[in-house]
Amino acid sequence: MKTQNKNIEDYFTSSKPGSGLDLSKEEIKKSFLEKLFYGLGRIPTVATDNDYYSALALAVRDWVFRQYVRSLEEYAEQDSRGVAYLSAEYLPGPHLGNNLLNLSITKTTREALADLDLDLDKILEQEVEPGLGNGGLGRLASCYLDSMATLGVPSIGYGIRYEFGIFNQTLKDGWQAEVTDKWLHYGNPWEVVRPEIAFEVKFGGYTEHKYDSNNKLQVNWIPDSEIRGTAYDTPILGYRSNGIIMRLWSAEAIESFDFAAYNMGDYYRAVEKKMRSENITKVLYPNDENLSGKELRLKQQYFFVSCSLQDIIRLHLLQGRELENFHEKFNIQLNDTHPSIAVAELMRILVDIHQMEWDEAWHVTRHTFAYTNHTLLPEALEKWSVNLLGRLLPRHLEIIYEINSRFLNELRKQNFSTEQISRMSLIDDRGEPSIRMAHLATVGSHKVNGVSALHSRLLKSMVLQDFAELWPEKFTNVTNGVAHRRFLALSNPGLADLITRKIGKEWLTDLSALRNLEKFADDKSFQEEWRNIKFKNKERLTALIEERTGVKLDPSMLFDIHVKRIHEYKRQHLKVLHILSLYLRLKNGKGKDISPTSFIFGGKAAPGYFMAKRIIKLITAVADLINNDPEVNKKLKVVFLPNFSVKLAQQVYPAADLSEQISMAGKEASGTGNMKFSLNGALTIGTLDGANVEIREEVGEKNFFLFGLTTEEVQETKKAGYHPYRIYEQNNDLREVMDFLISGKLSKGDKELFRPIYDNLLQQDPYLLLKDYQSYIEAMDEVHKTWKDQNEWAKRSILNVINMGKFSSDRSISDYCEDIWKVETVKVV
Ligand code: T68
Repeated sequence: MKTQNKNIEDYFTSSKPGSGLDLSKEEIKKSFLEKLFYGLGRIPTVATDNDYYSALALAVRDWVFRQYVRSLEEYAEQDSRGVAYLSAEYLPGPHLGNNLLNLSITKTTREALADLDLDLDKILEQEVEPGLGNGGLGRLASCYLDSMATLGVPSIGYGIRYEFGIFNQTLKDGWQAEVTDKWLHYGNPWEVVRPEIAFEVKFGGYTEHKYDSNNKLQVNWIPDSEIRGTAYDTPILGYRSNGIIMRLWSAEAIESFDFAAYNMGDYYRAVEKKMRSENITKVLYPNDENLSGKELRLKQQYFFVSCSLQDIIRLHLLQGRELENFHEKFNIQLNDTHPSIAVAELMRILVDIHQMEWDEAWHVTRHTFAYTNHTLLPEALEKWSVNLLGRLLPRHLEIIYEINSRFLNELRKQNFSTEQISRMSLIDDRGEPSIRMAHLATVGSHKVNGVSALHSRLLKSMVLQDFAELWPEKFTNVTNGVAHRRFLALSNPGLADLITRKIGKEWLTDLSALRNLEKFADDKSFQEEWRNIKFKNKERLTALIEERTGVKLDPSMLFDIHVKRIHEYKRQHLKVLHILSLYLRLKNGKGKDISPTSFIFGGKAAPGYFMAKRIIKLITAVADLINNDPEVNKKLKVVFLPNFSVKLAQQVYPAADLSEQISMAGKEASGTGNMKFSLNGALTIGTLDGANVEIREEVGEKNFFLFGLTTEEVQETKKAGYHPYRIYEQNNDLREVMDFLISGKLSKGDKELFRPIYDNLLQQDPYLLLKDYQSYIEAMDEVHKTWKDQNEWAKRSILNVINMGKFSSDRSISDYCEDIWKVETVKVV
């Protein structure tokens, strides 16, 4: 079928040709029922809620695809430069509600369903989100796809279709217990499998080096296994505009059976090989900020990189282009180092398969890739042992050595010292030799960016300092942003509605338009409406929390919320110390200034992270103590909300009064939860870390509760020799709180349960909780004082929201387009 000479719209039969926007109630009803009857073979008497969900999702998917197809035609016509976003993780959240919003048919769909006696909210509730990521990094990738679609960036997001995503978290006796995620159990109506878009990926074996008749070296990689990756496409729709594709690769065996074994009657062995290959995309590694170094993880990385590069090259050649100008047509963004083996893989494809000269291939490669760093934590910087990489990818190891040797020669020519050279080498040969993936990504990219102003500065002065001195123009910053349509328009319809009534809809596509609300910040009746909306959101969250945990909160209390992955550097346990200090104040009759507060925690701990898991146990133990003590539970409540996810996040942020962003300065690369909280009118208590710095600049110092050491002060403190025990000795309140941890009162008399936390803080305290303790307590007292003036609080809340313009992912993606990708956007409406 040719589309070139024919208007694509001629192929559509809808009464609104070519557009999935603004459909009528009758059109929606008709499509929904058709999907239910003919797509699923169900009639209402037997249909389940999940059938209704699937039918609606299938109908919506058609309209989403329609927008996508229109974009494709447009992009092809413009011959635009495209972007491939490579990310090992995505956290898209539920698709249905967001797609309805982007098609502007939420209200009409609600009415259409009501005509059929169905409730849209109940149907939305059915969706199981794809948990294909750990936290901020995966969610950022999904925010970026949303904005790339909305802005009209010709792009595609590549990743891995994990069969089991991030585990579901439950609590057993107050401890985290992991339950396997089964997001595909009821099927996935959003994806389309593309069996014809499938590539073979090699592993293991050895290489042969031969000279051909022209005396040119030919390297041949003879693998010992091959696996097929098949594409699964999920359309991602922009707001009233373009659609793009998230293409996830799933692994399968090339031959389903080992026929030799099968013929001999060894059926199980025959199937075993198939199962082993399919293992690659079975499960997401549940570690954030800490790497497992496991063989399967490297296989996952190479598998999805290889499929994606083969696919991008296929698309390039399909358009009749030459590989010499590949980089002029494609940008490949590396979301952290997880896909950084792509640098060696592209070199291999160009040099070994397409016979390009090394220098030219290197030119193409370096101008194709750009690398985003997301962490400064030493334990999170990826390294692969030379041994393992050589065994799995023997040709890539040779290529990495070649890249390194040429790079180090350049440094020698420029008179770099031996010390600098060994620091910058791609190979770390102190101890077991390993490859520094951040160095490979940096050397192989034309741009390297951090994710907040502070983080990008620290990246240049710490982790990649030598590289930044060598190539200052390569380093840049793109401060993270969030999908404000999902995290405000969709999640907080009450507030979105109020905003739109006052200033119109412009903010949906230009978040800085929220500034037009400034004139209402002091308006008492506006403040009251604002407060009422927050109260209703808190009531909804209260009901959800009661249903999930049995704990009943009081929505008139201050909702003080700390949700994010559990990690020592994020300092959930500093929050616990504060809660215990309030508890002890109340017990000692000194609590009159405390504003009644509900403390809400949420977040998953890596299953093998001892301290993080113990911190969860500590939180639930404090919750049990406080919630059951009638002397304090009118003023304080504590709850750990299990299984934090995008879906839950959408209900948590709109109900927050106070956002906890209390990491030790210099550790949180950016944070994005901080932005989502502020966007929903929470005030922040935070350190000068990550994007907090910029949030504070935007919302104004007065509207942000600041505490704690700066990054520089942290560095000085550590340099001078830090002795947490001395702080403990000198601060009576702190000492009382610390001793309480091991008093047994939190643990039915067991004085050892929390000793690991106690000892760690008194002996090492690597994240300076004790050093920041007093400053945090004072800032929290200020919070409680401010809360008593509800008008003042509302005013500050309004000022937070209206100054969030910078933190839309639309802005971040525009920055990437201008500074890194040099792409023009192509808007299709
Ligand atoms: C986060 N990183 C940063 N990593 O911690 C956060 N890591 O400050 C930042 O806002 C966010 O990235 C987006 O830039 C992560 O979330 C991971 O999840 C991760 C996963 C696997 C391996 C290493």
